[in-house]
Amino acid sequence: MRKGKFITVEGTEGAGKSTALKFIQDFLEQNGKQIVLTREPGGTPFAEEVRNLLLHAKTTEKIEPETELLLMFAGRVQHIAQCILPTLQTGKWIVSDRYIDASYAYQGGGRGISHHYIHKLDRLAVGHIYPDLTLLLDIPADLGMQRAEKRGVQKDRIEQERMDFFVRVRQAYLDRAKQDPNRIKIIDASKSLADVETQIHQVLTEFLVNK
Ligand code: T5A
Repeated sequence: MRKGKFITVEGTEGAGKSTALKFIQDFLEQNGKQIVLTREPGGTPFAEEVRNLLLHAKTTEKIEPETELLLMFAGRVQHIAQCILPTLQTGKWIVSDRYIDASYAYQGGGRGISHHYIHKLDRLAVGHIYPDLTLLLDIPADLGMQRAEKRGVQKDRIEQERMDFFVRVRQAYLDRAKQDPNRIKIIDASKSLADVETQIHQVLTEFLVNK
C-alpha cells in the first residue's frame, strides 16, 4: 500500500529541474514530509548503470529508438521495484527527477515512436504506479539549451540532438499536460528563478491542502 506521495519533475533540457528539485525538497521538509530524491534514468545502482549506457554509451553504433525506449523501461521497472514502491510503503515521499512522462516526450515526441507502443509498455511495466503530482517546467527549447550550455558541462548523447528534436519533446510534454491537467501542472520556467519558485510554491501548497 502506498502511504507516501509520489511527485515527479519534468521538462526539456535546461528547464531548471535540478534547481527546482532543491526548492521542492526544502518546501516539503519544512512541511513535515520525509523526502527521498531520486531520478530517471537511474535511481538504483543497477538502473544507474543503465543510465550510463543510455547517456554515455561508448559505441558509435546507431541506437534504435525502440532500444532506447526499452532500456528506459528496463531501468524504470528496477526503479519502481527497488526504490519507489518500498519508499512509498514506509510513508516517505518520493520526488523523482523525470519518470514515465519523459518516455512519451523524448521517445514519443522526440524519436517518433507511436503513442500506442509506449502506452502498451506503460501498462505492462508501470501500471498504476503513476505520480500523484507532476510539475512540468516548460521553457522554449532554444532558451533551455542556452541555459544548459551556460553550465559548460559536456553534452550527453541525448543533449546532442538537434533543436527540432527538443521542440517536439516540449510539444509532447504540453500535449500530455493537456490530457491530464489534474496531475500535470505547468510551471512557466522561462521566468526568473524567484518567479518559478513562487509558481512551484503555489502548486505544492494546493497539493498539500487537497491531498
Ligand atoms: N530521458 C529520460 C528520456 O529520453 N526518456 C526517459 O524516459 C527518461 C526518464 C536525462 C536524459 O534522459 C532523457 C531525458 C534527458 O535527456 P537529466 O539528468 O534529466 O537527463 O538531465 P537534463 O534534462 O539534461 O537536465 P539538465 O541537468 O540539463 O537540466 P535541468 O536540471 O533542467 O537544469 P538546471 O537546473 O541544471 O538549470 C540549467 C541552468 O539554468 C539555470 C541554472 O542555474 C543552470 O545553470 N537556471 C536558471 N536561469 C535563469 N532563470 C531560471 N529560472 C533558472 N533556473 C535554472
